Amino acid sequence: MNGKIIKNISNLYSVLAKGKIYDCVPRGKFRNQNLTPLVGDEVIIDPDNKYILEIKERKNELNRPMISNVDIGIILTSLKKPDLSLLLLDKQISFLTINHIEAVIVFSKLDLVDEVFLEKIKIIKKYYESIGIKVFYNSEVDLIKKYLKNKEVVITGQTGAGKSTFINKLGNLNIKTNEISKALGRGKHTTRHVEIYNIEDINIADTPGFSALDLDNYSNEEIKDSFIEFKNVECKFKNCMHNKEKECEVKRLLDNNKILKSRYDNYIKLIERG
Ligand SMILES: Nc1nc2c(ncn2[C@@H]2O[C@H](COP(=O)(O)OP(=O)(O)OP(=O)(O)O)[C@@H](O)[C@H]2O)c(=O)[nH]1
Ligand SMILES: [Mg+2]
Ligand SMILES: [Zn+2]
Repeated sequence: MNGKIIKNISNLYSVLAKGKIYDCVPRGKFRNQNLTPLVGDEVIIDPDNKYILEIKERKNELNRPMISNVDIGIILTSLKKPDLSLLLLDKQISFLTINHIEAVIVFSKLDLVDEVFLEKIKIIKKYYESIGIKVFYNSEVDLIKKYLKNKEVVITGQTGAGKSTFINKLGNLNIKTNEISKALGRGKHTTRHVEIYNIEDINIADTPGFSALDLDNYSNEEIKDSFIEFKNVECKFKNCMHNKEKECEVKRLLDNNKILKSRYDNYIKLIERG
């Protein structure tokens, strides 16, 4: 029977097949093949014995969060609690872009910052839009729903950013959410597993938050290509890394405020592995 994995907790996979949920375990052969089923996988199951028999070819897959067959990654980015980190945002954009998944930014917690800060956010939002990335505020539920129509979506972001809260709002659901720990001054994870929710014509996966992300597995070349605004810029040297080179067009654009300074600075941080 054909189905789709919509939830995973340790070795148990919930498979949606013909409108019913089957809690399955993978058959032993996957371990030999070093293959782990992922939420998002299209699979063939034995519904009587609750086995996953086959995993169909994946369109794409991510290791963080662990999910497959995704069209759009929403980067849920809070402005406060946890504080806005443009470095983490740019890392996530690069991570998704390298993995051929469209990055969409959704800002949360606008209500916790002042007007001056919001003005800065508007400029940042405009910049990302100018390079072709969709940016929304988490209050724009209808607009976002329209954009996500018929898509497979995964939501990523820092612990406490408001991922589960956002999905609840989108689908009128009741996923557990939590205030970030004040005592420690850092997030404690509320969501602990990956699970896909079907909201009208959208499949959206909630995922556990993280506090750091590294791109150590990717080359500087891949990171450069993931900064989409550098792509069509013609530097003197074709293989220019836009770093130490003189006569670099990217740096000229930066000096003319055509490239957001934080974007460039974060790019350098990423390629210098700092
Ligand atoms: N003020 C304000 N609080 C928000 C907003 N969005 C979410 N929150 C609050 O932020 C806290 C964390 O929200 P969650 O939805 O649990 O965060 P999460 O990203 O799912 O966190 P993890 O599951 O740990 O990764 C909760 O107390 C929410 O009520 C917002 O736009 N404004
Ligand atoms: Mg959550
Ligand atoms: Zn250059």
